[in-house]
Amino acid sequence: MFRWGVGGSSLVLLVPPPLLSAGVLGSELNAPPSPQDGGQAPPDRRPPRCAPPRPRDTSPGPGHPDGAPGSAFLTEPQQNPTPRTMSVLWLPVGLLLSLVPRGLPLSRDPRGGGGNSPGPRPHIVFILVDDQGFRDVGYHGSEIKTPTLDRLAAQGVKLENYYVQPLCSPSRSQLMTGRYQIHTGLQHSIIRATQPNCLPLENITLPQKLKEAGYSTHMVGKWHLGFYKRGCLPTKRGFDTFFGSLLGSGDYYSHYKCEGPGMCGYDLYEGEEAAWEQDRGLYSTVMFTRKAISILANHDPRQQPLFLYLAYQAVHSPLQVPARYLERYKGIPNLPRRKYAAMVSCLDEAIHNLTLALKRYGYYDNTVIVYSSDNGGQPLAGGSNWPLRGSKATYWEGGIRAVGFVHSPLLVKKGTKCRSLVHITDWFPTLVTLGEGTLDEDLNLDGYDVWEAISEGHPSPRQDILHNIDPIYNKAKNGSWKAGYGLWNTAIRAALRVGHWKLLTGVPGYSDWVPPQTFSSQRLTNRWHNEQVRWDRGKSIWLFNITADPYERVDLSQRYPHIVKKMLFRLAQYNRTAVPVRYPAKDLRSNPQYNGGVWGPWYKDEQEEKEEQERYDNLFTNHLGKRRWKNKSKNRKVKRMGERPGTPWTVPE
Ligand SMILES: *[C@@H]1O[C@H](CO)[C@@H](O)[C@H](O)[C@H]1NC(C)=O
Ligand SMILES: *[C@@H]1O[C@H](CO)[C@@H](O)[C@H](O)[C@H]1NC(C)=O
Ligand SMILES: *[C@@H]1O[C@H](CO)[C@@H](O)[C@H](O)[C@H]1NC(C)=O
Ligand SMILES: *[C@@H]1O[C@H](CO)[C@@H](O)[C@H](O)[C@H]1NC(C)=O
Ligand SMILES: *[C@@H]1O[C@H](CO)[C@@H](O)[C@H](O)[C@H]1NC(C)=O
Ligand SMILES: *[C@@H]1O[C@H](CO)[C@@H](O)[C@H](O)[C@H]1NC(C)=O
Ligand SMILES: [Ca+2]
Repeated sequence: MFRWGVGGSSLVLLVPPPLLSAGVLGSELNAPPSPQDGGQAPPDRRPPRCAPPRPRDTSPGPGHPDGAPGSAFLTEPQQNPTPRTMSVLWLPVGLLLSLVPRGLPLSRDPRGGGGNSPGPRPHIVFILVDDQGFRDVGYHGSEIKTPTLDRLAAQGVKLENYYVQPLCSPSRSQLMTGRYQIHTGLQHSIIRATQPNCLPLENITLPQKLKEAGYSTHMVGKWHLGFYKRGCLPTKRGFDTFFGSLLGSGDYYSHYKCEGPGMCGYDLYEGEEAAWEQDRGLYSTVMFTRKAISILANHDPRQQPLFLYLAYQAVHSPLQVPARYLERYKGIPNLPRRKYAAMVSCLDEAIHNLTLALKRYGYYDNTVIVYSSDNGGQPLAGGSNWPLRGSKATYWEGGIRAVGFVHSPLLVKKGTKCRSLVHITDWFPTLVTLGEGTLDEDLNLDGYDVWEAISEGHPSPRQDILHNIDPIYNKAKNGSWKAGYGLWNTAIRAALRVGHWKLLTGVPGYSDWVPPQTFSSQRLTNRWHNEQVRWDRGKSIWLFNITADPYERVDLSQRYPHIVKKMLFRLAQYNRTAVPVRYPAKDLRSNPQYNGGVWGPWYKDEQEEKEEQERYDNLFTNHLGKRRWKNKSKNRKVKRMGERPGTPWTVPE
């Protein structure tokens, strides 16, 4: 049997000097072991769990307007969960997978009331932020001030081993379906404005499931999951209402988006029509927040549970922000960084306003707020992922390791950090289960219900993540089947995480470490990252122990070939379950000039639309038929099956 052990080797761990002095790491990433215990330490046998907080994590953000009186923000007394020995975690992961997900204790009250009679189902507010980097939140040691986010996170549960996808459409597709990109056909790049492509209508969405469970479902903000025909629009994919943009990343005030010369159009919608009358030159962060608040004001929280998906355009480029937010960042010399910081501050204020509205209109006590970035930061547009490697659009940690937290009075253990693996596909089963909806077997989810891991610090059922397999992306020049031991062609771009291990093949993308641009002297840090990049040339395979080396500095692929083989074998297994890539050619009919100056559906064939609609309706009715929250014990079971690779660690020697 495969043994997880170090075998007497020692890891060289280098910590960037600026971090040590800034004190960032010890608190927010797993503190790297000291060199003495690097290779010799016995394997950590504790199950991954949400660790109790360090005392300073629970203190509310300093000097915030709402800091003192916010009684609902009171932290609970710290609890010290008794560590449980769980040697099962050291079984082969394939076996583990077969044990844990189905065997989870499901008898909990999802509202965490500790045995109280079940109250009404919780309201769910999902806040997705565009391109916020790992370091772009106050509590990760940023120079950007985010008192609201810091406080909400400190009083909730910080997700400190939380992953998303490296780009907009991929992350959104996985949030909406609970499925990896290889299972929706969206493995490659993003859905471009001019492509006749969208999240396949066959794929059941999170709002569909919540609507089916009786929720009132609303979306405000950026869609970016395609719109070439009407059936693709948010209001056809499970949302009762939609206000926002189909593309995002347009002008923050005029809401125009250009996709190249002569390809410009208005991109603000109310339902399925352009919202011309809504356009009052309002900055989108303010506009979307107002809309979200008006949805809260016009709904009765006691009548029906509400799902609000608030997908901000911020803090993606273009770097635009009302002047008053810039003032506090005069000290940042780098102009893009200064503007970006101001945009984050405006966003922080927006979340503050939203939280006040949740209280004012009677939602707060029974609400689960999830906050998540959609991918890593773009250093060229002000973002920072330091000290993580790479940036947005790469498979390095800087592209996929995200800022995320859950805030809710319903959490059982508040003020904690969850160090269990959590992935963006997990929200689908987690939130549908919280909402007491059904998870039918035919959903074939890639996500896990992680509520107990987050709320109570139980071990997470998730032990691995397929970050992606992209068969279209540029091939690694030196990659080959031979380099992949005949199991995998290492020219192909792919990344897989299993426990501590992360394997990358192909071209992972821009591989530098980009130091924060506020540093006056960058000499030291530059030297560090230049040294490291050199050894990457010509490589097509990397193996990292991410727990020990979250910065991906020490490639272990030569040292642990047997691990590499097992992971390649696993990749090949995943690859066999992939559906064909959908990446159609540009369609010039998409040009807004043929559509009244608006980005919008351009497939006009009514028969085609009608057929699609019928297909969609049937699909939806079928699932409607299987409602609903009557039988909780049954509904709580997250059913998993099918395409997930079986026993990955049985590699033919
Ligand atoms: C999503 O839709 C695609 C295209 O129709 C299909 O191949 C795939 O099986 C669907 N996946 C899921 C998870 O529904
Ligand atoms: C927050 O609310 C205040 C008071 O209504 C308002 O002036 C401000 O513009 C709001 N901020 C955002 C970002 O929505
Ligand atoms: C992945 O699967 C496709 C389709 O079956 C196959 O053509 C390709 O060779 C596989 N890729 C690798 C690297 O195994
Ligand atoms: C390229 O791949 C070959 C075969 O796997 C290997 O021998 C060689 O060292 C690689 N070159 C570099 C620069 O890594
Ligand atoms: C990976 O890192 C973790 C945390 O430092 C350590 O417990 C584990 O033994 C390491 N695994 C190997 C094979 O080095
Ligand atoms: C609920 O599920 C349980 C176990 O599956 C079953 O025994 C019970 O009859 C179900 N109740 C209803 C109302 O369907
Ligand atoms: Ca993004």
